Amino acid sequence: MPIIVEARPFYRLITLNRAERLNALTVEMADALLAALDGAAADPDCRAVLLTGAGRGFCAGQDLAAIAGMPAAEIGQLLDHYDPVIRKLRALPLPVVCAVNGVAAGAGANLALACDIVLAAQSATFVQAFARIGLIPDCGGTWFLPRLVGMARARALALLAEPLAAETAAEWGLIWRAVDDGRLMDEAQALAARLAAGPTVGLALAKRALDAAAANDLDTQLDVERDLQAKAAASPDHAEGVRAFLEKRPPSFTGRS
Ligand code: LHQ
Repeated sequence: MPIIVEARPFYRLITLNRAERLNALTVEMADALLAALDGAAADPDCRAVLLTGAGRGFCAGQDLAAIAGMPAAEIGQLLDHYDPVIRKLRALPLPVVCAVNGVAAGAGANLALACDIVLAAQSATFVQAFARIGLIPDCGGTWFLPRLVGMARARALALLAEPLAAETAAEWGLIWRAVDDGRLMDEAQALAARLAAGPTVGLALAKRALDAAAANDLDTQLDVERDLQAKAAASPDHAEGVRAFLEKRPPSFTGRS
């Protein structure tokens, strides 16, 4: 099984499962990942996703053994399987936490960056490894990198293909936090459970608004906020949040629309 999918209380834990290859990506793995994300979105009891890797690596990017000797056109076609996963992660109306347990290289690094909140073990590294094999950052790398860390750092990461330590990645704003190796999964699971107990509709709309902002001027973005805020304001969890505040108690969100 290229991935393991476990239903936890109100979130889905998805583990990349080719530990002996540092979870290098294959078409089968990407297709299974896409199906698991669709499954999470279709389950009303699933309100968040947590993605991680088995073994000592998170994901070493494309399985290079699988593309050795492949013509350029076929390599391009591989992205027909990977890009839908990246698009799905951004479009998923659920928060996605990524627990980067070890090296995240090439498409594996950008798979992590496509998630909403990225935690990484202190010992993990992020490598835009593409330049080492004459490729360009794909799976959204050229879009995520400059937006997260600015163009100067994005250029150096892409052109030098050097490993970036988790702590520096957090300092630069590439990821949310670096945590002690032994604490990674506890912290990531607590975060996924916390998000799963949140106002799911509002969280999904916040994710949409932030992504839309990347391409908009302020005027346009204010319109986006107005439209999406109207939807958030109509959600039962908004009413519950306000009631709970006035009654001085913690809110009990259902995530229903
Ligand atoms: C691997 C891999 C791997 C196969 C480690 N494949 N076996 C491109 C083309 C087409 C469409 C889609 O998108 C892409 C985008 C890409 O992702 S291109 C970038 C592909 N990835 C890389 O270039 C990274 C290659 N791997 C590495 O540079 C190193 O393995 C890293 C830095 C990730 C980890 O280094 P180490 O911790 O020293 O581990 P290792 O190199 O010893 O790897 C452990 C095993 O995993 C080893 O196998 P072995 O049989 O010797 O134990 C590696 O061959 C295997 N492995 N990555 N991508």
